[in-house]
Amino acid sequence: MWDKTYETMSADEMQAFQLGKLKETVAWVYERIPFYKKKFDEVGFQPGNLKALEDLGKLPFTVKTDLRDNYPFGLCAVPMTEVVRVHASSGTTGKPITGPYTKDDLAQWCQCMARTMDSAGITKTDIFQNSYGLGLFTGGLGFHQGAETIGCTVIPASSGMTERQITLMRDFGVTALGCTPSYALTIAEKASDLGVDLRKLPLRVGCFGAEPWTVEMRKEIEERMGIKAREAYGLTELGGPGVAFDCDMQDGWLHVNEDHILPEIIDPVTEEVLPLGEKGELVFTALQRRAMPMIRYRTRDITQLKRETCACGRTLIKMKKVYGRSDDMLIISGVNVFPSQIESLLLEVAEVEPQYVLIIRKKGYLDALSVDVEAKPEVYEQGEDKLKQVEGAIEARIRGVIGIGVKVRCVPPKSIERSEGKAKRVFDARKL
Ligand code: DLL
Repeated sequence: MWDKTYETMSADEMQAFQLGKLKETVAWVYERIPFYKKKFDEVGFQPGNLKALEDLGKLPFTVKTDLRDNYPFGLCAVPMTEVVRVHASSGTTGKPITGPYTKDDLAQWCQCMARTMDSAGITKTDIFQNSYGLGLFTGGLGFHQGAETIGCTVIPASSGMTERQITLMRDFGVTALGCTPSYALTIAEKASDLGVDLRKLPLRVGCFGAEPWTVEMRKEIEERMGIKAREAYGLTELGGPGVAFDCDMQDGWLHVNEDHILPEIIDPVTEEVLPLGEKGELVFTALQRRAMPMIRYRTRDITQLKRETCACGRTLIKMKKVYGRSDDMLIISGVNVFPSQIESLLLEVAEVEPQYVLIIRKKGYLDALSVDVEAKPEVYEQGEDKLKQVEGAIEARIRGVIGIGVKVRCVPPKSIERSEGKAKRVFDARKL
């Protein structure tokens, strides 16, 4: 473990630690950021009122539009002379979300990233190819610094130019890879097209994240690359990757660096805090960041929390692998569906590739979903009857497991655009 003290702290000690940091942070933002002062005053909350962790529930939430309304640095608590780096996430609409860091914020981030990568078994003996996009995106520099903190040999490849990625991997004897899971698939496919068997290279582990992916997708990547596929989770608003990471158990749960970032789960509709174990929207409060500490930030990510001593020895609270974002949840015939549920089922089907898109259309007053999935070349060659049979089987499986009727289309091999970063898999044709 990279930081045994915090990663194995007892729940009581952790909560006492969190309370101390929370008091400091709440006072910090109240005194320095007019936005928070106004919001706290509106609910009659003074930093001195915070006596227990439960009192956090009295504070208002912060949402993405608050960041956009205060773009670029209205939620920054320090003068720009104290800010040593700014990251940003483009998002799909509107202004970007900015992420300013002080020198100390960056140092903390390095530690959180080192925990993430150390948990994946990455050590200073590894040659780490960083194929997350290097630039404003937090993935690239986050992993870069984490790997340097551990002492790996870092190859700052950034994403794209996939053939070159494979050349680097082979020529430099790369042992560890970082990128989005969808880009890992793109790399694996390209390697196979080039006749390079990644399983025969020294590559042994990948640290993947930045987008939802299922356990089935993880196994597919492990199989195709001959590696262990490990997971990182995070978001620009809370400093980027390094918020949570999986462990050797690979049990579909991630440990949250809760000494830095305090998680809550709320009902996204009533905004009520839910007890441990219930599924809802993840809300985070930064406990130690100083440039832009978010208070009760609504992530829109849907998951659940549990507290237990993990078989790996860590006591850090666990969050379930994210089901999806509430923005991406589809409502088909009154049933709530996450794209990840469809992905799980598609990956069970031997005749298709793990390349798919979901298209939502209007059908009368209702929404209808169609799924385009690539047939494997040898299946596509068998012609229409075979494809119809595969399509019918997938439709029946989705109806049986999720309870919704969808139209499945087996599309030609390589017809779906490959991802080099975050894959876009849901298309809303109602908005076209
Ligand atoms: O994606 C930070 C990151 C970089 C995480 C590299 C992991 C690895 P943003 O671009 O701000 O930051 O996007 C954050 O991506 O709210 C989730 O919806 C999604 N996300 C990130 N990691 C995961 C994951 C980075 N492991 C948003 N599983 C988050 C599912 C993830 N979704």
